[in-house]
Amino acid sequence: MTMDAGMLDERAREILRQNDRGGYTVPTDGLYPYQWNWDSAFAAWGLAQFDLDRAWTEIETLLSGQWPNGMVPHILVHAPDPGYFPGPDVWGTDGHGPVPSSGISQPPVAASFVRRIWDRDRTAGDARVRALYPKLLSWHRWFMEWRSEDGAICITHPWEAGRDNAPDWDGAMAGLDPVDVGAYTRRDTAHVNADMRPTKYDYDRYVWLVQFGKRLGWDEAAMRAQAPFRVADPGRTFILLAAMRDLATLGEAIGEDISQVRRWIAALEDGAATLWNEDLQSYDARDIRTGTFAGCVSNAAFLCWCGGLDDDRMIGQVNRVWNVIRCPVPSHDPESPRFDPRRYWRGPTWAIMNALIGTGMEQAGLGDYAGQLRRDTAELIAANGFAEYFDPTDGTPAGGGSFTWTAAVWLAWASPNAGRG
Ligand code: 2M8
Repeated sequence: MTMDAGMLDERAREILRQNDRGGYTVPTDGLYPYQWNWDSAFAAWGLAQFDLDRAWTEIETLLSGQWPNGMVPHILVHAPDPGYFPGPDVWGTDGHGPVPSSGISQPPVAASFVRRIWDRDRTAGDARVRALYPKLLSWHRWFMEWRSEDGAICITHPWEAGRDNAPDWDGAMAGLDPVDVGAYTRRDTAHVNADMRPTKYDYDRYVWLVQFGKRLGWDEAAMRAQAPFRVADPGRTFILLAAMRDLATLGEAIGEDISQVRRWIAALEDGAATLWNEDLQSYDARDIRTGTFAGCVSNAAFLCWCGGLDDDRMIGQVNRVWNVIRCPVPSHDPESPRFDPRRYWRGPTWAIMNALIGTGMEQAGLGDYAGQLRRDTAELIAANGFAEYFDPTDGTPAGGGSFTWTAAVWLAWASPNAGRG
């Protein structure tokens, strides 16, 4: 591979600085003008490579938006911006949390990055980790109270998965009738090509689900009782499992009683087992209302190693998928008729998912696979820039440009100079 890694490192740092809005980082200028939950946690991982203090601040700002019930919103609106829809008025979350926000959460990667950031300098991070620990614990408790179905972690809106239009939700989305959704104006398609974004069919349902939550005053018990959309997501389950293990490590190191966290880990391991689809020979999403599997081999299934599961059954799927498109990992099975290489979470490859999959593989002793994935992700970014996502068939950059999490993953993991901690 011919690349000037030093120059790319500098460009990645520049992107993180440019997207810094003072205490928090936006995913990219224009398309996403607010603080997004898991984007910020990845940003902190990247920032930690050159500015540890700023990395801590990123996580602290994210947790400053935590609701009293423990939920950490997927979007925090520190400053209004007409360039994004839906804004806080549509969510109707006024008075629920300390910062205007959405009413749902996102994959809880934060505790895992807190552990890594702390490991870079435990003395400097001591007070900060002690202050963050109870907040992370209460967020994880919220997941176990409101999103767990026997330890399998569910989403109540596709945006909660972070994999918005993944085919994993097609069955559950088809069960929704977005009646009376009303007129609204999307902003995303003013920033990027509509072919790379979710369709109107998807958006009608996204907005309708927001209206549903708003109608119920974001009351978790009421939403659960009516649950028009509730799907167990392997991605969230494995990510929470990883985060819970990291929380246990943090808690133990600062002298906390971690017995409850241990019980949650055991529950999540049981829940993860229920997401194994024997017919598909893969982990798979399951619709809680109908009990049916989605029948999707998505990139989330490859997060089993990140979740700390010692499971070699997914190796067959990695070999099969890489045989069609060598790697990095596409968001949806390239042999499926639903695979769409440019449309967002229905085919493109994402640096963040590759980083989670790769670090998980490394942890599981699959070093050769992890190394391959890391080198191929690096090559993809070096050749095509710091895009939001990439067409896995030819590397074409797609979505937004100068993207925070792609830059962060470059600095922390993909770059030949990365410390990978
Ligand atoms: C995408 O999601 C937002 C809604 O949350 C959108 O499309 O408007 C997803 O890729 C999500 O995972 C990500 O956190 C967000 C910002 O990068 O964009």
